[in-house]
Amino acid sequence: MALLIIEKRGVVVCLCLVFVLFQVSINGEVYKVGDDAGWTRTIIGNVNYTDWANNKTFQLGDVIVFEYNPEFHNVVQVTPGEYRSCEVSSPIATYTSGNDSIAIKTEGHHFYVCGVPDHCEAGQKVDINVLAAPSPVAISPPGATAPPSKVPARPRNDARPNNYMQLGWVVVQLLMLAGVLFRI
Ligand SMILES: [Cu+2]
Repeated sequence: MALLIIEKRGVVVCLCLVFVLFQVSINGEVYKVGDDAGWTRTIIGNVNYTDWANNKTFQLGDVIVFEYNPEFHNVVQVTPGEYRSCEVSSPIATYTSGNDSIAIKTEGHHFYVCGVPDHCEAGQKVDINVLAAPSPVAISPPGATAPPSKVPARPRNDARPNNYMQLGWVVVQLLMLAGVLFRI
């Protein structure tokens, strides 16, 4: 009986560990484009969006926030060619709220410009280059010798509302796993 309790405690510890690892892996960073300057004309905000993006390491699950006055600016996702030429004819997506949160769901380059005439030409454009996704965390059956996890050491402290659903799903999965293990 005592052995069983110790075993159960071990399983609980394992589940907690798995939960923590999941939490680390699914909480994306939130990046406000231009930091304090926000999304504006480069001459007004004194901001270089190329430099701003080059100093970041974007990953899948990160959220890019464009904050701006919608009377003067907008956000248009464009093709690489349109990004270079600043001639926007077939936008991939257009955002106009003034506080647009865009979750990054695909790897590679994501090009955004301001669609107001002359703003892109003046440098109000940004290339969000998203690196390949980190390896997913594998759940090993309790008792099996698990290889060291490949969760990135990068701290991810900002739990944002858009992650709460994912967290909820993880909790449900863990509870189901616990149900199986404990034969509830
Ligand atoms: Cu603009």
